[in-house]
Amino acid sequence: MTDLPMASMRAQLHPLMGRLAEAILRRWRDSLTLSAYDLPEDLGYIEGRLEGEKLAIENCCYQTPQFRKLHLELAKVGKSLDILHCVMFPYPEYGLPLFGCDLVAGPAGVSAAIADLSPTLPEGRLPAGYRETLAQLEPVAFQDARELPPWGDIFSEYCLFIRPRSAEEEDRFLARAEAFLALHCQQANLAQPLGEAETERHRLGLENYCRQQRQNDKTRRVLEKAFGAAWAERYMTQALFDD
Ligand code: BLA
Repeated sequence: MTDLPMASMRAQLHPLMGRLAEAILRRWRDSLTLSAYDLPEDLGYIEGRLEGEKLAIENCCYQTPQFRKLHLELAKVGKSLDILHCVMFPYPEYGLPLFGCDLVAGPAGVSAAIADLSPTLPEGRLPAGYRETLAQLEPVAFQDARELPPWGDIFSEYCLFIRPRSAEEEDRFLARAEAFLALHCQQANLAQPLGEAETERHRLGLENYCRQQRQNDKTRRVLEKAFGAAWAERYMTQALFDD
């Protein structure tokens, strides 16, 4: 699809990433009211070097009435590592959860596929409109379910964290991530602003999500090796998980 952004990067990445990136961009375009979001000047397209290999990062961001930032990032490290990263950050006023996903692939295929609708309330409960739909989804099983790190307590009971073992498992992961995304856009379009106290609770939940994600040493290590510690810190706090 050439009418969607990031066409060249999408074509270069692992096919599951290209498909998921296209699904995300299409869903955003078709279901939400997008406006431009300006990233810091030097963070739109970035090139560096990681262990002698070229690292390229491309970012695509929007904002909408319900979301302060929709962020899709595609990254390629030479021939050895492909990354898709996506987070939809709502304004706290709407009480919405966070949609997030991360795909990491090497020469042996996708090693990590994560997708979730993550709660922004301290008790970890998703809003009723989400719970009703999610409870009705067919349970999905994967051969290789992976264990979340300690900072992963931000994710919901519906979080998928797997290593897909076959084309069928890749399809199943993609279908579930698309179902999360469709539900999320539908719920966002129905959301009404909350009062001050409720908004504040969601604001704290959003901050906690970002704080926990910034503890992901695997992400930090890749960025540090390519760009240095100071740059990695700035990228993680200002581009990936700013709050
Ligand atoms: C894991 N993230 C990883 C891994 C790498 C990255 C290399 C290890 C893969 C593996 O263990 O097989 C790297 N991810 C990146 C980089 C970026 C990135 C460099 O996004 C740059 C943008 N991470 C997220 C989001 C989620 C997320 C939005 O950015 C979830 C919604 C989750 N990534 C996540 C988790 C792990 C991971 C839970 C596993 C961490 C672990 O096992 O310790």
